[in-house]
Amino acid sequence: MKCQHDWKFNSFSLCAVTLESFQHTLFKWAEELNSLSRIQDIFDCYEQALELYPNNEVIWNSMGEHLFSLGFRDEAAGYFHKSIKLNPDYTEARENFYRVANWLVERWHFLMLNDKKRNVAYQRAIQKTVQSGCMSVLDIGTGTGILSMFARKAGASHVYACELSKTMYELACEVIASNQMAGQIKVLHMKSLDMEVPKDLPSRVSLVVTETVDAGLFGEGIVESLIHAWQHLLLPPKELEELSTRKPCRLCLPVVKEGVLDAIVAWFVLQLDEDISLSTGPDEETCWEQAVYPVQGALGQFVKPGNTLIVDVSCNNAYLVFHSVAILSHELRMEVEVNTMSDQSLANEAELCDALANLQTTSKSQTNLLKCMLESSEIARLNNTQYNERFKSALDNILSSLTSMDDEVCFSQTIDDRSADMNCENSNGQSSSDLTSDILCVLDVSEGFSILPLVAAKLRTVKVFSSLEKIQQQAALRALAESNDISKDRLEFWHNYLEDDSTLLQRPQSGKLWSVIILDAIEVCGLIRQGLVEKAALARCLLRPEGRLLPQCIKIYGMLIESETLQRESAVQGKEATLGFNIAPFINQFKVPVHVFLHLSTLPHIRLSEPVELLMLDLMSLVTDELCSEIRVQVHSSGRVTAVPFWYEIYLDTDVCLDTWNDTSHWKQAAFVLDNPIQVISGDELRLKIQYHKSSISMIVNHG
Ligand code: 44T
Repeated sequence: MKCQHDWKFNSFSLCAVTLESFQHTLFKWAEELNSLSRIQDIFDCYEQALELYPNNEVIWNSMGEHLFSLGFRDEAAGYFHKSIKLNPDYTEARENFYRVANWLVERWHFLMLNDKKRNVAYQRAIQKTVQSGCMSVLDIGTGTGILSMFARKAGASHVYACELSKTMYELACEVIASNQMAGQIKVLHMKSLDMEVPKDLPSRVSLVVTETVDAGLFGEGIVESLIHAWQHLLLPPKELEELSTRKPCRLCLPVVKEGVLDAIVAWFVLQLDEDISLSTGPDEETCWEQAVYPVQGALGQFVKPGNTLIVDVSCNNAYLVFHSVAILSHELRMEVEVNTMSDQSLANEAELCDALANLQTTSKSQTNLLKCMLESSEIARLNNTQYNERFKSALDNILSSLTSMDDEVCFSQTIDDRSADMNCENSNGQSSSDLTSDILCVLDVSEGFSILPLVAAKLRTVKVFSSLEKIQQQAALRALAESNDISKDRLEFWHNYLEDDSTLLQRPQSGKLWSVIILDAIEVCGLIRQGLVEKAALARCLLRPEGRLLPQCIKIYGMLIESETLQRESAVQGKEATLGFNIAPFINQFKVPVHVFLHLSTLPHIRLSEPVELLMLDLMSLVTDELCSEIRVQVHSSGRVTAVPFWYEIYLDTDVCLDTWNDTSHWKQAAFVLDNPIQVISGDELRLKIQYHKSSISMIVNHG
């Protein structure tokens, strides 16, 4: 790791050398421990190192990288944050921080704080209640502390706030202090459910304020928190418990337009007091989104005016559940089922598992039901027709050219002979004799449940290797192979041959190389997968001379847009929306330049230019993880350039390509959001400097 800092050398060279060699040894040692899976020892090592050098940003960052690679994202984020606090110019840590900031502070915090209407409603309701005599207040899930500050400003004598996220808790403390209320609001880093009187709260309070709700209302566990609050933290009366046991409520919804019934959408009205309310409905100007409950049984069910939907709704285990739907028409009554799974609104894990068991496959020889859990993005990829079709045609092209090449070499060997060669001995998990035979080998190192090995195996007599790890997913793929007449011995699981993940991309066996390696280049969130260039370089070394990497090349496209929504999600815009309270500079520390998981087709925006190619990554030749380009973009409509969304064309072959922005795509898009919007008029030209560094994209946008 290159981590010297000149000033250290200049100021005191002896110390600098010591620090440098210390760091070097530390990082080498940590790598060694990592390869031995001695994880706790790595952490102990870093802890000691940070005791010695508490202000060393490089050590903080490196510890963060270890945590991140082990899946501890929140913890990693804290280390990256500390590193850039120590040295704001330390690029490595900054890029790492940007990748994880979303987990520390979710983007909706910005939306909510920028929603002045919401803030005003809360402030008015809190003020009225406090002034009517509720002088002690508890704010459950305080976030940045805004509701607590409203209560204090309204004159509450005792204000307590609790927040379960460590980052948000620390942020609330900073915000409250900067608004001169440090001694007046007591912030606790805990979940309200763990609070007790008098341990955490001296006595019961007369008012609880909270906005711990999600789009489906109950997803943040509000019912449980309120029941607990009524029982333990609030002065009497009580009213909530009955909600959980109340009988389902039957709703009759007349169909007003004909179409196919896909889902039920729900929203709510928060009645803050008798007069003041906040609606999260689709026609409101609100920071909120609505909750979607897909209708399962009746997918594709056609409904028309005159029909009535009958829905039973209840609050089950403190979550909203739609029990059943019947479609009533003059002619018949038809029962359909609603998928009770909304975003986070499932009662328990068992139910979640059941609902997620979307891939159910029975194969010819298998009578018992095989269950395999897939994430929604994996299901979306299976449904991505363009993805499947283009991969099929690219694989077809490649495999046919490779097969004909092979046929020239060994035309005497028939396919049947070769199939007979495929007696794979993998019981010891070490060797596979096909890898030394002449059959073409395809390796798929896609993330998640990928059926591309089957697509390849269905096209030609090739041996395919999947990198699926989970036993159930392997079983599912095997069953799919079988039901698609792909013989057992043509599908292998590469992980079963490997000792650890780091060797995923390796030579199959001496003398033998892969014919095709499939890489997963773009993440669902819209970013380039980390480590892609290294992986591609490694993969190239493992290919036969005429072997192919999929994809071969990636083109990044972008365009200039004006989008207020995106801006509201990216930073708190001054003090106005937060009603004079000073919150922006604190939460804006968690601002990120690149926004992910955007759905460009539904994001409100105005296009100010045509799409343009920003950068090209040639995976067949790229050696460095650093690239830059400068392009000029013609403005075609006047407006304010606030962002540059970007997406990809993924070239599987010279003439077969798929894009990450189309109707059936499982990919979302990303956007670079400008710190300072640029006013443009039609005909202007903007200069875009695009930098690619270690899978991160950054941009500088200037007037031409
Ligand atoms: N999402 C909104 C949910 N908390 C808002 O840690 C609306 C999403 C959203 N703290 C698009 C648009 C929108 N005890 O910081 C969080 C959370 C904390 C608690 C202590 C508890 N029992 C809890 C429960 C939650 O409360 C804060 C606010 S939760 C608000 C959720 C703009 N997508």
